[in-house]
Amino acid sequence: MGDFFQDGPRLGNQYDDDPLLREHLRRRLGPALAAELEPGLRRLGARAGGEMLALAQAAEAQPPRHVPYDPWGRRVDRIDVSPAWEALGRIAVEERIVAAGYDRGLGAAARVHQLARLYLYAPSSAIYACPLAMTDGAVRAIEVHGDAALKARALPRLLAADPAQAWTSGQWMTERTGGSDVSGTATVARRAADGYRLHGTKWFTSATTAEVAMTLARVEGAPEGSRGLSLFFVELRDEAGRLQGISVNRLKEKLGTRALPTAELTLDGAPATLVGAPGRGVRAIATLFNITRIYNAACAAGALRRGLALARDYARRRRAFGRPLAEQPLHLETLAALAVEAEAAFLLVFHVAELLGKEEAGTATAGEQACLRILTPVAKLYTAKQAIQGTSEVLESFGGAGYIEDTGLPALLRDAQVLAIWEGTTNVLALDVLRAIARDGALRPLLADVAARLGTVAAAPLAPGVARARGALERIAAHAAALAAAEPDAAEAGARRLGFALARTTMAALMLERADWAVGQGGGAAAVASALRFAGQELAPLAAPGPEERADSRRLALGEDQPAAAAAGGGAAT
Ligand code: MFK
Repeated sequence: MGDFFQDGPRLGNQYDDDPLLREHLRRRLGPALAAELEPGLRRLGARAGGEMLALAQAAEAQPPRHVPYDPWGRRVDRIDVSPAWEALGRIAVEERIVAAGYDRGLGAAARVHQLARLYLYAPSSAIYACPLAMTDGAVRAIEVHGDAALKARALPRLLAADPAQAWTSGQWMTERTGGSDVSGTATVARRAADGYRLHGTKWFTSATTAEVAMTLARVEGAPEGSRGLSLFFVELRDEAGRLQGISVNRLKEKLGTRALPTAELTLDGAPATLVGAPGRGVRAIATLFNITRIYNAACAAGALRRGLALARDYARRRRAFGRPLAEQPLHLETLAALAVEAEAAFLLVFHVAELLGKEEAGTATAGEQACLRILTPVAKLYTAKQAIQGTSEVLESFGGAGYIEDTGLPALLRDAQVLAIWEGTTNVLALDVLRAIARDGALRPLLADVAARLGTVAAAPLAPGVARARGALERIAAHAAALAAAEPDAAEAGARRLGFALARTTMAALMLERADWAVGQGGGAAAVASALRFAGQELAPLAAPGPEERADSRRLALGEDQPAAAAAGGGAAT
């Protein structure tokens, strides 16, 4: 046994090795467009399964470093990143990961194509996908809310195809007062002859090496609360490359995303341009974070896919108890469950991509716009949880090797964990689902859309899945009707479950629809099995906890239940 060495997992062309992606592009974009886009995707798939893997590993191994002073004591606040991180950025520009979303000639297909590119790129990018998300969000926010001068200055650079010209954008929303509740934002914007100057502190600023950033601030004299906030565009450096009115307090030490520079900043006179109307900053930045939330979901789907690819390859290489893992029934059950969840995440993300593409191309119906509004937080919140659970399972499928740093596997789980935190936590997004229902009336169009999809599923073997999904839809509709009459705390307490139910039911419908199509093509055994397994699970575990249950939750959550002895005045006898 002394000469035994286990082979590690290997990855091939990440486009060619992904039949679900290839099938989806054919099915949703049509064979002609899918064929036209294929060579570019294949080239990216080769890079994602080849050169990018080494770059990502090198970038992780050489995290960014803050250099506050030059050797002679001048404050420089340089953030040094590894050459590998910079190379991953150049690849993103060359591969047009952001710009492809704005190929408006493709209509709605632009976003589907772009998210396919992101889905291939992200898992090999050491989280360079984060700066890309913020850059794309900035493009969209400027496109929707910016004036002509800002559009002319920023958009050609943010969408440039030449790495030497391209800008990346950060997004600074979080201050010490909080990233979820931004109403306490303390950064002040003072009017100047040529725009504004910002003064304040930003607590989490990712991609701090970016050329520009979008941030919130309160114009001097504006009211307190979120209605007093405005959105600003900041160019970080002057012509000589020096930070303008910005100092870097420190870089954050993070659980994951280690190649990505995330800093605390002090703004002391940073020049800024107002974007959109004053006092409408939260609404304007919502345009941005609705894009980054979709990126987040695409990264989650990409992480699941990558984990599955690694675990599948390893299952064929690794022998235990006299046979490969790929021949072991229990291991196969585990990987099958992972594959089902990965497909569910993929289909929801690409459905949202299609809705986004339609909205941006101006072809979305009112119903589709409502579906996009509600499915954006739903997809973000649910796929992040799937990615954490799925990547944890992937690590376990490697046994001890999954816990060893230089296999590259632990980074999968560490980096998945942030997906449920940044761009809005699970609970913040669940509350956004309630906002989408209450303010934007988005539930009814979504339920109608899912019901219509189920109505098209004709293949007989799928009938039990369709029945289960219909049952879930009915429960969601009844739940929503009950919520309308319930007090707000009941709706809030049940919001996470509602978000999960909407995700799982929509996913089930999309999987059934896909399986039905595959059967129509004369195949579909795996698609049918996958859809039936997914729909066979609990789809809509709903609850709207009443006052007594919420009181119980409080006791349980805060440990407020008094032991009998303590309640009677007794102390611990030691
Ligand atoms: C970086 C390296 C990793 C480090 C680890 C991670 C560290 C964490 C880093 C972060 O902190 S990332 C930042 C995460 N924060 C967020 O994503 C924000 C989360 N909070 C929310 O999303 C809140 O829901 C929100 C700030 C939007 C609540 O603000 P308000 O002002 O209480 O909301 P309100 O009054 O309901 O809505 C204001 C307007 O925005 C309304 O429009 P109108 O004024 O026209 O009525 C809303 O309709 C609109 N709006 C809100 N959410 C929207 C939206 N519109 C579209 N889509 C949405 N999702």
